[in-house]
Amino acid sequence: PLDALDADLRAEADRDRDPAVTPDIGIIMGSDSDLDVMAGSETGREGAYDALTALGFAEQTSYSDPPADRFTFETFVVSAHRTPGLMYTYAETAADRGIDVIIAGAGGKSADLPNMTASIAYPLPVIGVPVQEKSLPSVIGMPQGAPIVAVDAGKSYNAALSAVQILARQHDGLRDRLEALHADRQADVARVSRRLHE
Ligand code: RP5
Repeated sequence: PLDALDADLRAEADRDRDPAVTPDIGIIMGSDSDLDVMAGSETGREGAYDALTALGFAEQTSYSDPPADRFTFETFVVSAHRTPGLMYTYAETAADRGIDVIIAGAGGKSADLPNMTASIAYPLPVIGVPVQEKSLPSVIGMPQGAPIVAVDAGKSYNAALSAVQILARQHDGLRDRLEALHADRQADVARVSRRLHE
Protein backbone atom coordinates (compact mmCIF):
# COMPACT_ATOMS: atom_id res chain seq x y z
CA PRO A 1 0.00 0.00 0.00
CA LEU A 2 2.88 2.38 0.66
CA ASP A 3 4.26 1.96 -2.85
CA ALA A 4 0.78 2.47 -4.30
CA LEU A 5 0.32 5.70 -2.32
CA ASP A 6 3.73 6.90 -3.44
CA ALA A 7 2.87 6.13 -7.05
CA ASP A 8 -0.51 7.91 -6.74
CA LEU A 9 1.16 11.07 -5.48
CA ARG A 10 3.71 11.01 -8.29
CA ALA A 11 1.04 10.34 -10.93
CA GLU A 12 -1.06 13.19 -9.55
CA ALA A 13 1.93 15.53 -9.75
CA ASP A 14 2.28 14.67 -13.45
CA ARG A 15 -1.37 15.52 -14.18
CA ASP A 16 -2.28 19.01 -15.15
CA ARG A 17 -5.51 19.60 -13.25
CA ASP A 18 -7.31 22.93 -12.95
CA PRO A 19 -6.16 24.51 -9.63
CA ALA A 20 -9.85 24.90 -8.76
CA VAL A 21 -10.13 21.13 -8.26
CA THR A 22 -6.88 20.41 -6.42
CA PRO A 23 -6.45 20.69 -2.62
CA ASP A 24 -5.13 24.10 -1.57
CA ILE A 25 -3.75 23.14 1.84
CA GLY A 26 -2.02 19.91 2.77
CA ILE A 27 -2.19 18.81 6.40
CA ILE A 28 0.31 16.13 7.37
CA MET A 29 1.24 14.59 10.69
CA GLY A 30 3.66 12.00 11.94
CA SER A 31 1.12 9.65 13.49
CA ASP A 32 -2.62 9.25 13.82
CA SER A 33 -2.02 9.89 17.53
CA ASP A 34 -1.44 13.53 16.42
CA LEU A 35 -4.91 13.79 14.88
CA ASP A 36 -6.65 15.22 17.96
CA VAL A 37 -4.23 18.12 18.11
CA MET A 38 -4.07 18.64 14.38
CA ALA A 39 -7.72 18.32 13.46
CA GLY A 40 -9.39 19.31 16.72
CA SER A 41 -11.45 16.91 18.71
CA GLU A 42 -14.82 16.20 20.15
CA THR A 43 -13.45 17.01 23.61
CA GLY A 44 -13.62 20.68 22.67
CA ARG A 45 -10.08 21.35 21.55
CA GLU A 46 -10.17 23.54 18.42
CA GLY A 47 -7.83 22.47 15.66
CA ALA A 48 -7.02 23.09 12.02
CA TYR A 49 -10.22 21.40 10.78
CA ASP A 50 -12.34 23.75 12.92
CA ALA A 51 -10.67 26.83 11.48
CA LEU A 52 -10.82 25.54 7.92
CA THR A 53 -14.46 24.49 8.22
CA ALA A 54 -15.35 27.90 9.67
CA LEU A 55 -13.67 29.45 6.62
CA GLY A 56 -15.64 27.32 4.17
CA PHE A 57 -12.97 24.75 3.26
CA ALA A 58 -13.99 21.16 2.58
CA GLU A 59 -11.84 18.10 3.10
CA GLN A 60 -10.75 16.54 -0.20
CA THR A 61 -10.23 12.79 -0.06
CA SER A 62 -10.06 12.06 -3.77
CA TYR A 63 -8.22 13.76 -6.61
CA SER A 64 -10.54 12.45 -9.30
CA ASP A 65 -13.79 13.24 -7.47
CA PRO A 66 -13.20 16.54 -5.63
CA PRO A 67 -15.87 18.25 -3.51
CA ALA A 68 -17.80 21.06 -5.15
CA ASP A 69 -16.33 23.62 -2.73
CA ARG A 70 -13.72 25.90 -4.30
CA PHE A 71 -11.28 25.66 -1.40
CA THR A 72 -10.19 22.33 0.04
CA PHE A 73 -7.57 20.65 2.19
CA GLU A 74 -6.21 17.13 2.29
CA THR A 75 -4.89 15.13 5.24
CA PHE A 76 -2.12 12.52 5.26
CA VAL A 77 -0.30 10.64 7.99
CA VAL A 78 3.34 10.66 6.87
CA SER A 79 6.13 9.76 9.26
CA ALA A 80 9.67 11.08 8.92
CA HIS A 81 10.90 7.94 10.67
CA ARG A 82 8.52 5.15 9.74
CA THR A 83 7.87 6.23 6.13
CA PRO A 84 10.72 8.56 5.13
CA GLY A 85 10.24 7.76 1.44
CA LEU A 86 6.60 8.79 1.56
CA MET A 87 7.53 12.00 3.39
CA TYR A 88 9.98 12.77 0.61
CA THR A 89 7.45 12.05 -2.12
CA TYR A 90 4.70 14.03 -0.37
CA ALA A 91 6.91 17.10 0.02
CA GLU A 92 8.49 16.84 -3.40
CA THR A 93 5.17 16.52 -5.26
CA ALA A 94 3.07 18.93 -3.17
CA ALA A 95 3.45 22.03 -5.35
CA ASP A 96 2.82 20.08 -8.56
CA ARG A 97 -0.31 18.59 -7.00
CA GLY A 98 -1.66 22.11 -6.51
CA ILE A 99 -0.93 22.53 -2.80
CA ASP A 100 -0.12 26.16 -1.87
CA VAL A 101 0.73 25.70 1.83
CA ILE A 102 1.57 22.67 3.97
CA ILE A 103 0.69 22.42 7.65
CA ALA A 104 2.90 19.78 9.27
CA GLY A 105 2.50 18.50 12.80
CA ALA A 106 4.71 16.19 14.79
CA GLY A 107 6.24 15.87 18.11
CA GLY A 108 4.96 13.35 20.57
CA LYS A 109 8.31 11.59 20.35
CA SER A 110 10.47 13.28 17.76
CA ALA A 111 9.57 16.22 15.61
CA ASP A 112 11.44 15.93 12.35
CA LEU A 113 8.49 15.91 9.94
CA PRO A 114 7.81 19.68 9.73
CA ASN A 115 11.51 20.54 9.33
CA MET A 116 12.31 17.86 6.78
CA THR A 117 9.16 18.67 4.81
CA ALA A 118 10.04 22.37 4.78
CA SER A 119 13.50 21.58 3.42
CA ILE A 120 12.24 19.25 0.70
CA ALA A 121 9.17 21.29 -0.33
CA TYR A 122 11.04 24.63 -0.42
CA PRO A 123 10.00 27.19 -1.68
CA LEU A 124 6.48 26.06 -0.77
CA PRO A 125 5.67 27.52 2.68
CA VAL A 126 5.42 25.02 5.54
CA ILE A 127 3.78 25.86 8.84
CA GLY A 128 5.01 23.61 11.64
CA VAL A 129 2.82 22.58 14.56
CA PRO A 130 4.67 21.17 17.57
CA VAL A 131 2.20 18.62 18.87
CA GLN A 132 3.69 18.89 22.35
CA GLU A 133 5.43 21.73 24.18
CA LYS A 134 8.78 19.93 24.21
CA SER A 135 8.85 19.77 20.40
CA LEU A 136 8.73 23.55 19.88
CA PRO A 137 12.53 24.14 19.90
CA SER A 138 13.01 21.31 17.43
CA VAL A 139 10.34 22.57 15.02
CA ILE A 140 11.54 26.17 14.99
CA GLY A 141 15.23 25.29 15.17
CA MET A 142 16.07 25.41 11.49
CA PRO A 143 19.48 26.45 10.15
CA GLN A 144 20.03 29.72 8.27
CA GLY A 145 18.59 29.52 4.76
CA ALA A 146 16.20 26.67 5.59
CA PRO A 147 13.03 28.49 6.71
CA ILE A 148 9.98 27.21 8.50
CA VAL A 149 7.07 29.12 10.01
CA ALA A 150 5.77 27.67 13.25
CA VAL A 151 2.94 28.18 15.70
CA ASP A 152 2.90 27.53 19.43
CA ALA A 153 2.53 23.98 20.68
CA GLY A 154 -0.83 22.51 19.81
CA LYS A 155 -2.08 25.59 17.97
CA SER A 156 -3.07 23.92 14.71
CA TYR A 157 -6.08 26.26 14.63
CA ASN A 158 -3.69 29.19 14.20
CA ALA A 159 -1.66 27.27 11.65
CA ALA A 160 -4.80 26.93 9.54
CA LEU A 161 -5.58 30.65 9.86
CA SER A 162 -2.02 31.48 8.79
CA ALA A 163 -2.31 29.13 5.83
CA VAL A 164 -5.51 30.84 4.71
CA GLN A 165 -3.87 34.25 5.19
CA ILE A 166 -1.23 33.16 2.68
CA LEU A 167 -3.91 31.96 0.22
CA ALA A 168 -5.90 35.16 0.73
CA ARG A 169 -3.15 37.15 -0.98
CA GLN A 170 -4.43 35.62 -4.23
CA HIS A 171 -8.11 35.17 -3.40
CA ASP A 172 -10.14 38.18 -2.24
CA GLY A 173 -13.03 35.96 -1.19
CA LEU A 174 -10.82 34.34 1.44
CA ARG A 175 -9.86 37.75 2.81
CA ASP A 176 -13.57 38.48 3.36
CA ARG A 177 -14.04 35.14 5.15
CA LEU A 178 -11.02 35.81 7.39
CA GLU A 179 -12.39 39.22 8.27
CA ALA A 180 -15.82 37.79 9.07
CA LEU A 181 -14.28 35.13 11.33
CA HIS A 182 -12.24 37.80 13.10
CA ALA A 183 -15.37 39.88 13.61
CA ASP A 184 -17.03 36.82 15.20
CA ARG A 185 -14.12 36.46 17.63
CA GLN A 186 -14.32 40.15 18.50
CA ALA A 187 -18.04 39.83 19.11
CA ASP A 188 -17.35 36.89 21.45
CA VAL A 189 -14.94 39.02 23.48
CA ALA A 190 -17.47 41.86 23.62
CA ARG A 191 -20.18 39.45 24.78
CA VAL A 192 -17.98 38.14 27.61
CA SER A 193 -17.07 41.67 28.73
CA ARG A 194 -20.69 42.75 28.69
CA ARG A 195 -21.68 39.75 30.77
CA LEU A 196 -19.02 40.64 33.37
CA HIS A 197 -20.43 44.15 33.65
CA GLU A 198 -24.11 43.41 33.82
C1 RP5 B 1 6.16 11.78 16.47
O1 RP5 B 1 6.14 10.92 17.57
C2 RP5 B 1 4.81 11.74 15.86
O2 RP5 B 1 4.49 12.96 15.24
C3 RP5 B 1 3.93 11.45 17.01
O3 RP5 B 1 3.62 12.65 17.69
C4 RP5 B 1 4.82 10.58 17.86
C5 RP5 B 1 4.65 9.10 17.58
O4 RP5 B 1 3.50 8.67 18.07
P1 RP5 B 1 3.06 7.15 18.10
O5 RP5 B 1 2.52 6.83 16.75
O6 RP5 B 1 4.25 6.32 18.47
O7 RP5 B 1 2.01 7.19 19.14
O8 RP5 B 1 7.15 11.41 15.59
